[in-house]
Amino acid sequence: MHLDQIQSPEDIKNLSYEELTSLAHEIRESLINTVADRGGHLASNLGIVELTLAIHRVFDMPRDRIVFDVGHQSYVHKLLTGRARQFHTLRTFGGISGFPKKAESPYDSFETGHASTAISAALGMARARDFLHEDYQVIALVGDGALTGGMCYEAMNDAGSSGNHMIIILNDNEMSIAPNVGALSRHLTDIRISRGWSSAKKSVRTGLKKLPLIGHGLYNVVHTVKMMLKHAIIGEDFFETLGLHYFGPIDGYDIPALEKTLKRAREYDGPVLIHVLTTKGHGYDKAEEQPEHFHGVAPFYVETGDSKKASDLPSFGQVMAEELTMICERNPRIAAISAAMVGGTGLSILKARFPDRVLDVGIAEEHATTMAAGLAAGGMKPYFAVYASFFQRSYDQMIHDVCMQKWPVTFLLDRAGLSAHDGETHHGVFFLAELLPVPGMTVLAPRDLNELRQMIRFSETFEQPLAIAYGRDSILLEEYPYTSFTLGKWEALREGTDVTLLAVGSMVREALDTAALLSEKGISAGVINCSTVKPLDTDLLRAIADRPVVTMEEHVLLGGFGSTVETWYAQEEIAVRTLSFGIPDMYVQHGSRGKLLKYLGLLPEQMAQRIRVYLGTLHGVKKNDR
Ligand SMILES: Cc1ncc(C[n+]2csc(CCOP(=O)(O)OP(=O)(O)O)c2C)c(N)n1
Repeated sequence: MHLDQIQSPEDIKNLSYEELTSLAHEIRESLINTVADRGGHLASNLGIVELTLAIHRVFDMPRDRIVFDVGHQSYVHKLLTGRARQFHTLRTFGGISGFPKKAESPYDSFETGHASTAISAALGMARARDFLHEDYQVIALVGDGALTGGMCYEAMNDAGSSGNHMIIILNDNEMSIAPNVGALSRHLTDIRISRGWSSAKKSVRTGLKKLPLIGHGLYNVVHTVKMMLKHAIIGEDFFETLGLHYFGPIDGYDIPALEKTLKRAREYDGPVLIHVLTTKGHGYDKAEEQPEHFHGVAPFYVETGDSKKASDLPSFGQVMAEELTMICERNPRIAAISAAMVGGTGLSILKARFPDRVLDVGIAEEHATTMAAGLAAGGMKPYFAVYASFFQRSYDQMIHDVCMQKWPVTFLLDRAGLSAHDGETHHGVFFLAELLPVPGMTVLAPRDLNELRQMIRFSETFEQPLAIAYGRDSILLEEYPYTSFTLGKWEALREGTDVTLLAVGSMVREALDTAALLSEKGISAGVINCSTVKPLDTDLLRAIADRPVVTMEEHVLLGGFGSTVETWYAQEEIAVRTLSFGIPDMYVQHGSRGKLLKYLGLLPEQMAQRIRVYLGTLHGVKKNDR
């Protein structure tokens, strides 16, 4: 049975273990080749090929349901559930998503993308099943990294007392994106170390139970002693204290053992946790050697593992971290916080120079924000570097714990805008709507790398809540050299008399290109870089009110920059014609930024066309006739 013949998990149920080994090999090849082409989450998927095979052999999907935590490790599941032939379209516009998607397959029972939600969702499903007297299994597949997120504990606490049957599979590879952090991670390592003890336990138990009558009695005594021993060796058993029956640890590459445990868990009456040990990157030496790099990787050459590099520019995150490192050299108050994203946010640069100044708190954005407020309360000047979409987790903490109390916390929001190939869950397109209404918050968005440098320098002496938001793709507007940043003052990049384009962050370049296209059609468009999004440059808004104003943002229209500008004009009772470009009220799928901008009508040629219609010049109406 070859991979592309597999239509559904039924096709793998009768395979021999030998056939499964060869299928696992084929799956790994498909994962490596596809991700080498398309980019994506490789190491995590390579690690759970056998585990996913075992799950699909034991359970009856889609009647039984699996919720993937984060969902980045659902590729093998996709390959086994009728999507092998389309798998080469992974993460491309209109192609297979890199995360579970209900619209893609009935086997994807719940959509994920952000960490630590699976146990809650699975418990909800289990409760619904029991309320409705239905009969199916619910599984949550959770990584040890995701288990650093607070929601997991809220969910386990609830699940343990609920008594509803559900199965949590803990995929423990000792890694989040980078090596995992925190006390629970240390506890899991203790369990791993006691693995020898665990298999000894098994043989003692089977040996003793074989002795008739006395055997069982003796087993109970020995079992009690062993439980005491276990607690002495590895500390109080965390999961059982929470009311989850613990199975494990199980070798994640031993399919028969996995199947046996899954079957036992299936029969257990109540919530169960199966602890499975795997290795990130398993089966591809490059990924095993550099699991962090191959967690989420850009297209690469399979032979060498080297990236097929797209840009020579540093990332926004790198530039931010270089500047912050320079500030750290002279300022002992600076500390940076990461929620398990030290590499992705660029903070590894700062960590290399000042390891103690980078606090990796695990996948815990809420905690990171309130902890930052605490650091500020203690006299430090904290910077929380986080992807804009993950920052959504910190909303309440940002309002109450930071802004209301005016603590000088700086949020460095990376991937603000379309995150492209990761799709819906990863686009950072709500941050302005979150930040702008909050009293006391100042919001900046640089038009390029040089402006970000200046903003980071500015931030050192700014003793109030601050957010600096920048996109995924590096931008350097070489033809517009940058000198210095002044809070609240917008930058006129191009003069124009017919219409003014007000652009934020990544859309400044698009605005300049739009203005160039308009000028070819005889329309003189001014372009303003609105890098202080809050407070607005109201002097400038007043000054340009004599002609139409067009706003551009890589953000949802509702509650974003354009609607804020319109509200300001309305409040001031200034009648001005406005047109806003941004993202309509929808979730945007995955694809390259170019494809997505086109889909959204945000390419310069599309915007230029629409502005011409708006100004009434499209059909050859001369300027003087308008
Ligand atoms: C709320 C949130 N913060 C950060 C991330 C980024 N992220 C994606 S996967 C991951 C690590 C997950 O580790 P683990 O659960 O152990 O899965 P593994 O990749 O090791 O299988 C992180 C931090 C995220 N998806 N969601």
